[in-house]
Amino acid sequence: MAEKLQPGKIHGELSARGLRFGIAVSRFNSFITDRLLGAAVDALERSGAESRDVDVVHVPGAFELPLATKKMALTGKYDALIAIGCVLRGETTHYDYVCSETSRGLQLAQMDTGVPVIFCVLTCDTLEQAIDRAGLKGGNKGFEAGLGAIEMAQLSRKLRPAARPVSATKKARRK
Ligand code: INI
Repeated sequence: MAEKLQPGKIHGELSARGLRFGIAVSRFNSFITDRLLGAAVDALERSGAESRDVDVVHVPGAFELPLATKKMALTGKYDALIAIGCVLRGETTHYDYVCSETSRGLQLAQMDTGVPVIFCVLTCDTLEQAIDRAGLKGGNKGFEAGLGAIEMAQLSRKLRPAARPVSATKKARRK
């Protein structure tokens, strides 16, 4: 009978020791973003990060998070980044533009640089919904973001690109 295939498993451990993290946080709706920030830092600290391993950059609003995270990624100092914001729906379409450009920009920042960017931007219809997600009643999305940053940082270390692409190495051997 054929043996059962056992695929190799690659996963990111939840240890922040020896890793460096950058957090960009928006001042808009700081009543919420400060709480998300506190929980993200708590997750990093409880997982072994030290003060010198975590930098926090403040920006005016969620719309500015993509540029701040991209610039942080390009410094080469960080294993993972967390973008923290809170966008609340108002009476106009402003909310839609801020949400779509912020999420698109953050995805581009991580895809362009290869540095993981954790999306911790609440997009809520009401302040109450944001409060529920920022630990004032129960769970805090900032803590989840901290854990996500650690996992992606660890995973990225394991999935580092080869110094020379494997295909180029094979071609060189054939010559
Ligand atoms: N920024 C936010 O982070 N949350 C919001 O709810 C918000 N609203 O509703 O307008 C918001 N606007 C500001 C925006 O992010 C920029 O800072 C601003 O447009 C300057 O570029």
